[in-house]
Amino acid sequence: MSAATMFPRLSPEEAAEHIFHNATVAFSGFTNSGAAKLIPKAIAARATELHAQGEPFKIRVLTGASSGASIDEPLAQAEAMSFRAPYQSGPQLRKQINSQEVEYVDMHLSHLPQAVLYGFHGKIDFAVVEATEITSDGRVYLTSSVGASPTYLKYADKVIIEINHHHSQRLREMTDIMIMPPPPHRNSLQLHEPLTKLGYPYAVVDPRKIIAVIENDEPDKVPKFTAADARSQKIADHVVRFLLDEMLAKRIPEQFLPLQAGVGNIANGVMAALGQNPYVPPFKMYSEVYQDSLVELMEKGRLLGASTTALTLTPEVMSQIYDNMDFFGPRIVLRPQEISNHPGVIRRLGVIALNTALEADIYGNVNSSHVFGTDIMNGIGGSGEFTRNAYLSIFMCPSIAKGGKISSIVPMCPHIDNNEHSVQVIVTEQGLADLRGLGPMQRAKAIIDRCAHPLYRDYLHKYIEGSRVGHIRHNLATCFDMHTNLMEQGAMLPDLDLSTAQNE
Ligand code: 0RQ
Repeated sequence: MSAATMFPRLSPEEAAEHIFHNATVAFSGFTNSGAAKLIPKAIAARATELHAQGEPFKIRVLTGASSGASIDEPLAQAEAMSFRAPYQSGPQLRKQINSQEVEYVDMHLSHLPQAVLYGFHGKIDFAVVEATEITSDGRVYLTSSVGASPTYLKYADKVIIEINHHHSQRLREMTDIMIMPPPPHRNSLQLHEPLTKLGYPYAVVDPRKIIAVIENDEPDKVPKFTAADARSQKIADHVVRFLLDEMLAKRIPEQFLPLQAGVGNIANGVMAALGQNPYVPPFKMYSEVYQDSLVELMEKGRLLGASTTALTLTPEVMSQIYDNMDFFGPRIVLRPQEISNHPGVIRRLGVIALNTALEADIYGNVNSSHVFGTDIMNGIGGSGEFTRNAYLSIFMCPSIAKGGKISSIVPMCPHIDNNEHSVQVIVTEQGLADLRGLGPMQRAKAIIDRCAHPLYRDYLHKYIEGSRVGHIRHNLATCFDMHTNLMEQGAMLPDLDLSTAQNE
């Protein structure tokens, strides 16, 4: 029997009336893809109304990952959130986290479903999940992301479904859902190839928990990427050359290895460059996001298949997929984030991980999430589970930011998301430092000479010369001077002449 008729049909406003102050609400959405869209706005409006009447109203919010424009921004603007996990990237929410109005748990994304199962985040009062269809027996066909929705549907007390008619019903052809049983009863995942399917095309919910079904036809609010600038292009060129050299040295097999790429313009640029290079064989991806640049690569036969948890595609590119499901359906697998980011599978498949840093220190520790070690940018996201378990773990960033006032290579990172034991390669537009097999002093030399901007190299070498000798050299009195200068004087080395900063 078709769905929606047997479940309560409410308006978003009526459905939002159910949500109470301090409720924990778990929304679908991994990036803006597959994010619940109408209920977050209705909750935000309810919060604004209650606040105007002097009533307290804030909720605790879980999602798959960031879901800025759809969930985080409306709720943050209404000051309707007290808690957020596991990843975010919204400017308004970021401000509230950094001013301690919102408590934020920045966590590895594959850990989230298990954390929910064991109640690390308390009871899930409501799940709000976007779907293309719900059946009377509780099969929920998800939309453009899977994320943590299967777990939320299973463990939430009450469930609201947003049926979104914009999405293709045929997304189910890509979807492969399973929920891992609790330890110690976990069999090994029989996933030996990025496109292997293990589960079902739908998530499951107890129909008795559904308190509302609402209807919608809004596309995902995925913003356009800007074209790769000259610096991203140089970074991409270094990465491609390195991977080709690895193939020549037979450290990457002829059929290549599956790639993971983080979100953002640099990753998008690198994927495009890899796809265009005739010496890189057609490859597959085992990643958490599938972005615009990959569609063309797939159409040209350069990308043979992709495993992901989200189709992070602009509406125009998403239409290309929906118009051509016969082609794309068999080439993409949409999985729960517990599987797309599963450490064991990443290790088994020999994934090459490409992620972005805010800054790296001279020994190879990487900060991707906290400016000055205090202010959150976005979060660790999936970068940790891929980096730690990859066959090759590569971090990329421009060598300078803010016109040269910031160096991305620093003596010591004030916050570390991925450490020297996991990070193997660092790349900036200046060059690439291959850290494999190098001791700390060799690493420092490689990173400073190949990756740091020339304006900062002398300072970094002198820092080492003035440091205490040990296995790793550091001067605990001065290691954060560059950050302190930036905070207090607006530049890491205020006396530098930055007029040549962008030319090198
Ligand atoms: O500031 O916004 O004021 O211009 O930081 O920098 O160069 O535009 O970089 O958008 O690619 O993001 C690491 C944040 C990079 C992202 C990070 C300033 C710079 C600019 C942004 P403005 P860019 P990007 C898959 C895997 C962690 C999660 C992850 C990220 C702004 O890639 O969140 O990898 N990664 N997940 O000027 C202070 C520095 C800076 C700096 C740059 N050293 N200090 N500010 N900036 N370097 C995704 C998922 O898990 C879903």
